[in-house]
Amino acid sequence: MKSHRQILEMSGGVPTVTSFKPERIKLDFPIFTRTVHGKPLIYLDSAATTQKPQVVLDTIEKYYSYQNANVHRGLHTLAEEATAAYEATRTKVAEFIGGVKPEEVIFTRNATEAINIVAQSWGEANVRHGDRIVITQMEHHANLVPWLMLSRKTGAKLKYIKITGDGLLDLSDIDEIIDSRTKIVALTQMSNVLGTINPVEEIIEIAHKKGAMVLIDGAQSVPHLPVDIKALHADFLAFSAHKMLGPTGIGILYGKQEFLEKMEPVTYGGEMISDVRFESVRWNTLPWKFEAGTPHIAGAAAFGAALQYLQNLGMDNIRRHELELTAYALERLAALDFIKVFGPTDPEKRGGAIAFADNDIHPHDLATFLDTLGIAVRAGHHCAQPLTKLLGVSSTTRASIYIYNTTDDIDHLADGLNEARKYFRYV
Ligand code: 7TS
Repeated sequence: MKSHRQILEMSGGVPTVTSFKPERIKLDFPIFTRTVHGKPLIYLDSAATTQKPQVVLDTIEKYYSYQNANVHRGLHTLAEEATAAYEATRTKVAEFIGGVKPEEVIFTRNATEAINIVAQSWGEANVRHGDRIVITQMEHHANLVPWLMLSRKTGAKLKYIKITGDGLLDLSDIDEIIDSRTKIVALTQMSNVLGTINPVEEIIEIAHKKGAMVLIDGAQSVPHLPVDIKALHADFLAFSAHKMLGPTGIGILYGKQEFLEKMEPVTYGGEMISDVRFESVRWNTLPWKFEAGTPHIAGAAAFGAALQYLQNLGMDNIRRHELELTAYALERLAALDFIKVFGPTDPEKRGGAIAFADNDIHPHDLATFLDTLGIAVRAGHHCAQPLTKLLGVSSTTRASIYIYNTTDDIDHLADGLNEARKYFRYV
């Protein structure tokens, strides 16, 4: 059998669409050669962070080994190469999200920082006492706390779009919630707990009609669905590289140029200025105005490799694979009468982040037990504490899938849940 490195070399480092087989894809990820507690690793925690293919790891190593230099600062070859790698990824991101302008793509540390930039810069300049900020009850803390703080600072009212019993957004009173006082609507395109895929197109249209801006939290959607932000007409989009095969420490804020141009930076220092005097300063042009200090250059280079890997698989193919696997997982879990699954039952309406509860076993005990079988799942409130409370529990166990997961992984999970019942003596 060929090693994953040999296979990668044969395929030029990236898989082709016809090779979209999760068993084959797994071979590109060195982490799957390891065991956990003596068992092969079954990774079902990709909503937290995804694993990295060899081509991404190689890009990091190559960057530090042979290209390392600071960007935009030197006239030497290494600095030019580092700058080219950094900026090439910006262009790739711009294409990946629907062909926006590279100037509209800002490198941040993660989705969280991207949302905070909008809440602080755009929010503090445009939101006033008596205005409304609208979010949903299913937001991750990253898209809740910045708006809560903005409402506190400005006196604007924070309103929530409610969720229905089956984990969908309740749009029955949307015209009252998003009203003419609404300045911004910020919502996730895919819930990290319920898996729900929200009808963002419809909400963007309603918000724009009322004169409100829209920020899409794409942390869970951009890695799993084809997202054309230009077609959606969203004003801002935030997401993280580490949830889509890339490294940690690098994320993206997309914003329409007309708004980014008017926004003030929130971090000051090198790179983000065009002219500094002892008494005055002028900001750099977009996108660098928002990128103070030395950025994550190796991270950007490796993120470029991750995007290429995903593009070669095809985002449509990825969605199809995840839809099938989610349907399979929902079916397997529904057959376990001691398990309650949260979120939509229709796989078409959701992604592959599946939170569930055992009738008797605490989520932390369950996750710890599954770990002894080599199965990585997450337990807790998944940084969506208000939502978890709304579901009537203090925490859930969550299995979440990606391109490298197989029906076999889901079978192991279902078997593990049965075994846990025996281990904790409920059968
Ligand atoms: N928004 C959503 C919908 C998320 O799921 C997450 C991370 C974030 C924002 C923040 O991303 P970050 O990269 O800035 O941290 N979600 C999770 C999760 O579900 N488990 O760990 C992190």
